Amino acid sequence: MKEFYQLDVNKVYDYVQQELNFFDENPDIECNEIGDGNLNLVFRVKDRKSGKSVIVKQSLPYVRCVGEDWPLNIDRSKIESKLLEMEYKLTDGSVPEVYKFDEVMYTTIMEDLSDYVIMRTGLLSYNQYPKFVDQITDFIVKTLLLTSDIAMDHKDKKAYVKEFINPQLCEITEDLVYSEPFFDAKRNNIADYMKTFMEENVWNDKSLLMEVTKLKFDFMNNAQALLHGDLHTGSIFINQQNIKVIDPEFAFYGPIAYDTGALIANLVMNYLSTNVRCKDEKLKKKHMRYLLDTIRDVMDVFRDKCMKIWPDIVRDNMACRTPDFAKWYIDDIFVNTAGVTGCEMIRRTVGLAHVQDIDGIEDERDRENIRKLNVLLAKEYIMNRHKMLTGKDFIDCLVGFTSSQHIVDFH
Ligand code: SR1
Ligand code: MG
Repeated sequence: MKEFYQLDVNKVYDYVQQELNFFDENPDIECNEIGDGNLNLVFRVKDRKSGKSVIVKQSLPYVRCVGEDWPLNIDRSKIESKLLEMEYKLTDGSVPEVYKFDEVMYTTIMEDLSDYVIMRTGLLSYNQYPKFVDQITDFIVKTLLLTSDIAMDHKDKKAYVKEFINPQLCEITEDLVYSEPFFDAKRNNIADYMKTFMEENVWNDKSLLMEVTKLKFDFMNNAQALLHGDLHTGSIFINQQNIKVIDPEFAFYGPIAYDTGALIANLVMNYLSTNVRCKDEKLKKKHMRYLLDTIRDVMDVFRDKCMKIWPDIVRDNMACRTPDFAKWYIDDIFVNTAGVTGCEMIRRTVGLAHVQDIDGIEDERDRENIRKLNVLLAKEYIMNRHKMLTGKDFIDCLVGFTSSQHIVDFH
């Protein structure tokens, strides 16, 4: 009988052949471990002769970036492969195609994306993706609005809520995004100089903590749509033609704003990072302008597409009789997107899991300044979220706040 074992570069080719008989005879095989995520093992297996390749992702029974001391249910890979299959159909292939999910090995064998780059990496090299706004707004409208009570039969939707229940991964988000960065928690990954700063500006700010608690309860209780659950720029493969959204292992029924907020926060952090990293003034200006336009347009195009599709998809027997409801529903997503944006920015600065945009700032003084600026800007997004009703509001907050602080050196 087949049993679980941990794959490595020496075993993964045989495993793929045994499961799928994917490669031609006498191949010239190259296997690499390419995963740098926090949770799983990811391999690329390629036949240099035919050019054929696959990705093999295996869940481990513990958190990869921490080790065996943090056990984690490997069933998450079932949720991930199920969602990928669903989203592949819903979005006309904006996620990788799954060739096989193996319930014993907890592996997903899927389409290789070697002609794509991780969007975070592309943005850190100041690349621009003119089709991204249209592509990602299509993705979020289709995967989120179409899985909500707006468009689905309510009993079918509840069956999905049950099917995609994901308590362990949700707990990670509840702890790492909405809790631990807001007190002096053991698991925080925090530079010494940030401790007093956090005490003064976050940990003792009772009104901020109150708003973050409201957002946390929205995350835990608002089963609005079938989320990706970790939609940052590291979860998007991109090139000039297409996007492929990967890694939906945090999927569950939650607030739409959790996906949109994660995305906006990571674009905002790239903006802050570009401002200090890019030494070519012309390129810096161009890239920062591109990021502002992207943030604004993601929000506005998302709203436009929701409003456009609404009359055709609305099924709820009250929502379809209440013409103003669509605007109210989308306004609420905007407000909470701003709140999530702030929480994601803070957790990526002082919480367990950071981002390259900030940690990769080479100059120590710049890095410290950006960390502090990021936290203060995040507070603006959280505390002023009820005013964020257009894409322009999101970028005005960013530009207004950073230009007032550019001159401040926190040393
Ligand atoms: C222990 S998991 C840490 C983070 O990595 C994932 O990508 C999620 O963002 C999670 O919060
Ligand atoms: Mg991930």
